[in-house]
Amino acid sequence: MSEMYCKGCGALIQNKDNTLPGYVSDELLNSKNPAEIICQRCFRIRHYSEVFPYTVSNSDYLQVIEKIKSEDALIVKIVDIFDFSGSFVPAIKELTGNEDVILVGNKMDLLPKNVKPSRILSWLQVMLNSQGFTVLDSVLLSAKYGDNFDELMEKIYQYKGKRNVYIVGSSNVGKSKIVNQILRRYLGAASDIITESLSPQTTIGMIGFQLTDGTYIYDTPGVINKHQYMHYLTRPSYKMTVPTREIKPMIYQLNEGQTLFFGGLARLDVISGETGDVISVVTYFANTLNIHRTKTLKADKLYVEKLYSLLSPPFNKEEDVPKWIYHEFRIRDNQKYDIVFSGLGFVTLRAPFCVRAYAPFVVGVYTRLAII
Ligand SMILES: Nc1nc2c(ncn2[C@@H]2O[C@H](COP(=O)(O)OP(=O)(O)O)[C@@H](O)[C@H]2O)c(=O)[nH]1
Ligand SMILES: [Mg+2]
Repeated sequence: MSEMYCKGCGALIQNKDNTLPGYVSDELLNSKNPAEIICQRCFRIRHYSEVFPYTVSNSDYLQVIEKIKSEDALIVKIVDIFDFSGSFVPAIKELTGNEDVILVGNKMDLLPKNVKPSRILSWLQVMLNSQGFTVLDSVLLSAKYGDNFDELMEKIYQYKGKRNVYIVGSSNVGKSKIVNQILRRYLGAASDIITESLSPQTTIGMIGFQLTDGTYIYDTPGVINKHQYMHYLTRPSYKMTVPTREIKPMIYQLNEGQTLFFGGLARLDVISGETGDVISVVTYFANTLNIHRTKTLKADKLYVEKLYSLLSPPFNKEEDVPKWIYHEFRIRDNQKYDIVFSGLGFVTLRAPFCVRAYAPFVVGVYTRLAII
């Protein structure tokens, strides 16, 4: 069989092992136009929403992006606006060897509608500066609703010259959805070509498409981010933690000695507030995640007794959520800050404050200047 690649996930087409990506039966191989074939795994993800955990090892991934290193390319780096630090992958420039990067903040539709895009763009710039990272330009997108794609394409053509374009970023930031939108809107595709899914590691290899000037645009597999909750939860639990529509912020007036639980996945204790009394905490999490307020004194006991019920997800012991640790944040100026539970959500509060944020030790918990 000559080498063919699945157009849904980029895996090498094979007829040997139906548990691996790229499997196509001999029957199908002989009966269909090779350009039309998607592998069994892509077919099942698309039609039955089945999950196929598969790990692209780091060495596989490096091999894939080795191709980018060997050429002068335009990199379009995607971040999830809702989880900037968790999805940023500072090493992208070293990994790809390319200096020319357009930054895309995706999933704009999740932020409350009253947030101005100009504010998010200048916030992105502050975040980039703090990482010592420079880019040619930045664009905000919603791949879900197709917002701002004209601007993205204008910028791509403005900067690319004769170079190929690579869409890169960590898993689940929406790379495949973005390329599908580009294919539909500008390259005449009648339907989505690449397989997208809620699970990480859906895209296995590079998937290239010819642009109108004869160069190529490539979707790539994601850089793995082990700090995300999704690796520890079952699919029903994970689904409840992933925001799929505009987030409705909730405001809690908390006193010292009060605690918020975010399902059974994270917790925030107010040690001291602004003037020693009430502190406003605004929460930004999936609307489906249950937030529970209690006294800090009772919090440990409640966690032991009500994990998997009142404090859920997780829903059962099989979900192997690693042990919690806490991070203490004591800030004395009077600016607004976010405390981010990477991949889950964030809270906003005005300093000065002292809080403790609890999460499984593998999950990144950090503070940043407030995005909103
Ligand atoms: N709300 C929202 N969800 C998105 C957006 N783009 C992608 N997603 C969802 O994020 C998940 C991952 O998307 P996918 O394109 O497979 O990400 P990839 O791993 O970077 O290729 C899927 O469940 C998508 O539906 C967006 O703009 N808004
Ligand atoms: Mg993908």
